[in-house]
Amino acid sequence: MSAEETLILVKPDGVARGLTGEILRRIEAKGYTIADLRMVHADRELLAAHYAEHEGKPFYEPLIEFMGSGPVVAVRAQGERVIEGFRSLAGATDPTAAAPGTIRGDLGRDWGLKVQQNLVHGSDSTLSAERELGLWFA
Ligand code: DAT
Ligand code: MG
Repeated sequence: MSAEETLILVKPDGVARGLTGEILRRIEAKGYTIADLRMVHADRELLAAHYAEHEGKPFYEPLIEFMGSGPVVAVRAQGERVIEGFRSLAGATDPTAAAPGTIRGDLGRDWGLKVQQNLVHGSDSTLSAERELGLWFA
């Protein structure tokens, strides 16, 4: 059986702040394999497809705008239970509330009350992982 895979994104704030290496370090230190990696300046079409589940929500437009504001680093990560494991490494969505020890809790905060600037994305299920990996590693 091949290992589980997930899509991880280092968001534009993580790249701009020079935290890509620190985030990749944590993924590798946990024991996951970086199977593929690319830097992408995503267009609106890709971002709309990626965040389709959030269309119509109040934070949707600022989220899409932010995600297109600079390059992101897309990672195909591999390992047993990597989807759940990376969500745990990332921490809660709101970086101010995220627990210390997590990527968002240690490295993020509420810059201008912008919850969307929370450094990373991680797929939340096998179905979304498959869908999202298809979008970013087409
Ligand atoms: P997660 O990234 O933890 O899976 P999500 O899928 O619910 O969170 O939301 C996607 C992104 O949208 C999230 O990383 C940041 C942004 N977001 C979510 N809830 C928000 C809110 N209440 N206000 C502003 N941005 C929000
Ligand atoms: Mg999500």
